[in-house]
Amino acid sequence: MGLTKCCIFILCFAGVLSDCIDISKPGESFCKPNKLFYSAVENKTQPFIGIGSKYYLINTVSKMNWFGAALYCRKYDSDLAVIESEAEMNALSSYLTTNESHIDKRFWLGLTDSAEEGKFLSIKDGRPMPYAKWSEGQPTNYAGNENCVDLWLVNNIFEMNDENCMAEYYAICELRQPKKTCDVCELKIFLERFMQQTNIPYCQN
Ligand SMILES: [Ca+2]
Repeated sequence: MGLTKCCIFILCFAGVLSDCIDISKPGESFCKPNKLFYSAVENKTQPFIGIGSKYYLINTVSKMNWFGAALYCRKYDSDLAVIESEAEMNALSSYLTTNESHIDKRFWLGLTDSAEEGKFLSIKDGRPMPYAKWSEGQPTNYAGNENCVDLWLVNNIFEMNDENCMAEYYAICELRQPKKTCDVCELKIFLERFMQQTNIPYCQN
């Protein structure tokens, strides 16, 4: 009986653990992305490109105001990009500056201070802007009417600027990252709790 339970336990865990894979930097593991993630990535008409630790959809076909850009991203189960670290900023800037079709463009990010002047929030989660790389002198809130954040090229590096939300630029969408506890990992947690509560021993006959 004990052996049977042990075998079930091992089989469950074997399945669970195989779904937790490392798709980014060493030390950062993500559970296997869900089907939505794959369908978005594999949709050839809307390719999400892996840059650094994230997947981005960089639209260079149609300019949109900030609101249009935000809605555009939502169509593809993503949000306007919010850069969360210097590493992400450098990776994205490096990608954009080495691509001739991107270097002359400006791109909307998912950040706005429309709710409260000077308090830039993320459209993804409503939290304060996690990382900023403002161009020198920015944000200016020029004419009292610059409430959305874009990326522009300054001295061959992409930096942040506040801009009129109705200006028309391109969208950079960021694929939503799978939760670190996806369904199968939740199963693992459930099994662990079940084993604890029922006092089923680990691999004891
Ligand atoms: Ca500005």
